[in-house]
This record gives sequence, C-alpha cells and structure tokens, in this order.
Amino acid sequence: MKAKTVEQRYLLAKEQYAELGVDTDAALKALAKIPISMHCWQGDDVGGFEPGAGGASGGILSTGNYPGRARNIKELRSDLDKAFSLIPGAKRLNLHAIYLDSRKAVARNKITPAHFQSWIDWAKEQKAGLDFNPTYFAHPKASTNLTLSSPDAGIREYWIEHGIACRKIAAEMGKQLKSPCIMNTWIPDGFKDITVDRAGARARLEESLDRIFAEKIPAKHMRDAVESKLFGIGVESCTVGSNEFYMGYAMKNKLLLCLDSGHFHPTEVISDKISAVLRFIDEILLHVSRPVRWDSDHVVLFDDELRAIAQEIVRNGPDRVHIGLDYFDATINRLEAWVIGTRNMQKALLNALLEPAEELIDLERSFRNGRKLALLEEFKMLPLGAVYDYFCLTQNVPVATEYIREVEAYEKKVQSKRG
Ligand code: RNT
Ligand code: ZN
Repeated sequence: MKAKTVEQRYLLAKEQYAELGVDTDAALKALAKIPISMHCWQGDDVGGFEPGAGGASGGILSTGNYPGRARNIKELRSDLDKAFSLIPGAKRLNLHAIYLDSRKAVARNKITPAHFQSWIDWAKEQKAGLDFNPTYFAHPKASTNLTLSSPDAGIREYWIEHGIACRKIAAEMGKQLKSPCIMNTWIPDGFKDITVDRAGARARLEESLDRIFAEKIPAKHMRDAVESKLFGIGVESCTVGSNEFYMGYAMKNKLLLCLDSGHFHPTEVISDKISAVLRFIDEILLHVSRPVRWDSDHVVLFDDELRAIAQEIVRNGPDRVHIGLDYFDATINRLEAWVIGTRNMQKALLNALLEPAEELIDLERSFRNGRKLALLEEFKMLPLGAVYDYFCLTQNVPVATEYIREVEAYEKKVQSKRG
C-alpha cells in the first residue's frame, strides 16, 4: 500500500473515531509504550541450547515438523531480528534458562549471569527488555514430574539452587537493561493418577519456594511471578501448583501472579480474572496463549477472548499487567507464528485503547444496556485496520499483508537452507 493511501485512510478513520469522542493519536502514543514480551521458545519448539539436551517435557508439548527451526543461538537471533523488524512498538524478549550461551554443559544449579551476557548485549542493541524463566523441565532430575515438590530432598535441593541462580540472572538482566526483568516460575509438578498426599506435595512446594524467594531483590531489577496450571499430559490427576495454591502464595508473599490462557477449565477465561486478582495483587503477568480443546498453545488470534484480555489490560491500567506470549506451533513457519501472534496482541490492545470507554461505562451504570450493546457492536465496524496500518507505517515496519512476503523471502533465503 502506498504511504499516501495509508495516511489518507488514517485521517478518515481518525474522524470516525473522533465522532465517538476517541482520540486516535493519543491511542497510538499509548500503544507504542506497551511492551509485549515475545517468547523465545516459539523459535525452536522449546528445545533450548543446552549442550547435548533439548525438547519440552513435563506435560507440555510442541507438535509439528515444519522445516527451518532455529538450531542454535545464532539462528534463533537471526530469526528474532527478522521478527522484530516486522513488529511495531515496544519489545521484550522472554528467555528460558535452557537458552544459555555456553559451549560446555553447565548444570542448571550452576548457571550464572555470564551465560546470558550475550543475550543482554543483544537486547541492548535491539533496545528491548528481557524477561526470564527458570527451566524445571526437560531434565533427568525432572523425570518423575516432581521438582520443587519432590519427596526426594536431593532433587528438591537441586531445583531450589536452580531457582536461586535464575533470580540472580534475572536481576542482572534488569539491572543492565534498566528495566525490571519479570522472572516467571512454572514447574511441571503433578501426578498422573490418584494422589494421596496432595497436602504433603504442596507443603514441600511452599517450603522450596520460600527458600528460592528468600533473598530480597530490588523490584527495579527483577520481579517474581508464579504460574499455576490445571493439568498437563501425563500429570492429569493432580497439579501441585494449582490456581488456588499460587493465588494464595502470590498474595501472601507479594509476588506477581501469572495467568496463562490455557491453564483453566475450558469455559473459564483469564480476561475475567484480571480485575478480580488486581484487587489483591499489585501486578500480574499474562501468558497469552490459545488453547484448542486443551492447553495446546496455538498461535494467538485476533479473536473475542484476545480482545477481551486487551480490554481488561487497558481498563485496569497497563502498568500493572505485564504481557507475555506463550504458544509454540511447530507446524508453521516459526517466525511467522511470532509475527502473527505478536501483531494480534497489539491490534487487540489498539482496539481496546480506541474504545469509547467513558460512554460505555456511563451506559452500563445507568442501566441502558441495549444502547451499550448497540454501541459495542457498531464499534466493531470502525476502521481499526486503518489505524493499525498507520501505526506500522510510522514505526517503519511492513503495513498489513506486506510482512507475509518478507517472511516468504526470509524462509527461502535463510530458513529453508537449514538441515
Ligand atoms: C506450561 C507453562 C509454561 C511454559 C513455558 C515454556 O504449561 O505454560 O509457561 O509454556 O515456560
Ligand atoms: Zn505459560
């Protein structure tokens, strides 16, 4: 599309939104400042780069074998650079501990900030923030699907040390990048079948977490989040870190709670949980994902729930909600998966920022719900695309479908050459 056309379409759109009292320029300014943390693990199917290791486990699963997966840090960074060049707005990268930069094998309880210095340098160049995750899966010491809650004290100790090591790494990332690193703790712990001592497992988990989080680290460097889950493949009967467990733990210990879209019963939605949890917890982390029948981690679409999530982020104040993506589809070009999902998250945020919020609230409070419904439905017909296209233009990234050709060219030139 010609730049001139994008601009003209924007001016018309601006007029239309203004009729509802909405300022599109202000919305775009706000949008540019909301960072989205893109998850590194979509790039290589959650494999990571530990020498001699790789592959997800612990109930999570990436399926598909589309060619061109990044096989090492260099390839992953090349794909990330490309992805970032196709996505407008503020960016962060979310790393897992298994993405360390080391030629030699390092035990997970011995990793240090030095193993992530090259990522920090990369982030500085990209003007991006970094977020971090300890990796409690894909490891011989996690083969029973019990880590921090294991009845084996030696196993617990190993993973506690991993958690402590990871917090130091996260703090260093935040310090060097001058932007707090959100470290999210998710563990695979659970039981396949009838579980007798649920209480014991949860008591052990609490104790392990208390040890990991014992050291106070300034919030300007890093903040801790804990992520609950309903079930996973192979751990269907009991998840030790359930929703109630972590909601209680986060509240008691003043941590962030992480809400993953795929981690609840199928008719529950995280969009409804945001305003409830934020009454009692200062900040939350979202893992925006798309469960299809189960926690399948499909690419995030511009669907009703994504729009609802974004509306709740904007309505509750984006400063208190950290947005992370968490999906991994290996059946399509992985770079394309990143770009589609991240741009969708952003479109949903823009949609929310353009909402005639005051009028809607006024209608709801005065019980004029038919009029509220009418306005919400007519709002759906407004030219959101013209505003987003203009955002892309001003941010120097491809407008509308133009990125598809770029992915295609990159796939041909780079990804298809990988064995
Ligand atoms: C698993 C959790 C967790 C992981 C990542 C890789 O069900 O959602 O967040 O997906 O840590
Ligand atoms: Zn998650």
